[in-house]
Amino acid sequence: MSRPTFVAAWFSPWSERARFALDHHRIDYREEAYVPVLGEPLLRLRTRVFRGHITVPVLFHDGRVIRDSVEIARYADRLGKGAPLFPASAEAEVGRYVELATGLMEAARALSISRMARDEAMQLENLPPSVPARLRPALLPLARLGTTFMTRKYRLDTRDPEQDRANIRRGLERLRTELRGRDTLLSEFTFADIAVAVSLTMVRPVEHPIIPLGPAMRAAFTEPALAEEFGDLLAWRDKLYAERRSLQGAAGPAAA
Ligand SMILES: N[C@@H](CCC(=O)N[C@@H](CS)C(=O)NCC(=O)O)C(=O)O
Repeated sequence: MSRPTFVAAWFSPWSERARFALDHHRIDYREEAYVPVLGEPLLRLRTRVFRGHITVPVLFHDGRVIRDSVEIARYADRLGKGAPLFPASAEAEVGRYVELATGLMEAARALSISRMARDEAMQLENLPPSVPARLRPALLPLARLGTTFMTRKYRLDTRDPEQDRANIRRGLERLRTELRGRDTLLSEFTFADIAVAVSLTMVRPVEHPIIPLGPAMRAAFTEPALAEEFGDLLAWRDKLYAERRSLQGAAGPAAA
C-alpha cells in the first residue's frame, strides 16, 4: 500500500480524532503540519477546492482526497486491520455521538479562540512545534493573524459565550448519563469513544505525549468550571487515552 499523506493542524481536535483513528488501525502515513492562513493557498491547489471553506484534516491517498475527519476515520476502517470503529450494527449510534461531539467542539472553539485572541503567550504556543524558539517572537504577528482569521472564518464573534457554555454543559450531562460509568459508550470501542474523548480536549486537554501542549495552550483549551464539574468524564477520557491511544502518529515536533 502506498503511504497516505495526512495534512493536519497539530493541536486541533478535528485533526486529532482522524489521527487517532489512523493510529488505531496502525496505518503508516506521513503527517504534514498545516499552518492556518499561510498553508491555505497550497492546500487549495492540492485539493482543487478554490471556493468556500477549506479545512483540515485532509488525507491524500492513491489519488483520493478526503477532506473530513470523520470520512478519514471511515477510510481508516477500510484500510486498516484493527477492530472496526464504525461497526455496521452501530452506524446510527456512532453518528449520533459524532454529532454531539462536533457540537461540543464548535461551541468550545469560540471560547478557546477568544481566549487566544487576548493572550500573546497562547498565540505563540499555537505556532507549530517545529518553529524554532528563537524565531517565534518574530512570528507573533502571524500567530495573531491566525486567531483573527479563525474568528472571521467561523464567525466566532457572533456567538454568545454563556450560551455556548450552557450548551456544552447540557451535552456533557447527557454524556455522563449515557456513559453510566462504563469504559465505552457502546458495547465495544468505536469512533463514538474517540470523537467524544477528543472533544473533551476543549474542556481540559489530555496529558498525553501525542498532543504535547504547553501551559499556555492548555490554558487556552481549559474551561475551569466545566473541568471541575465534569471531572468524571475527564477521568474516563484520560483512561481511554492511556489504554487506547498508541504513539504511532505524532502531533508534536515529529509531525512537521
Ligand atoms: N468538516 C471538517 C471540519 C474541520 C475543521 O473545522 N477544521 C478546523 C479546525 S480548527 C480548521 O481547519 N481550521 C483551520 C482553518 O480553518 O484554516 C472535519 O471534520 O474535518
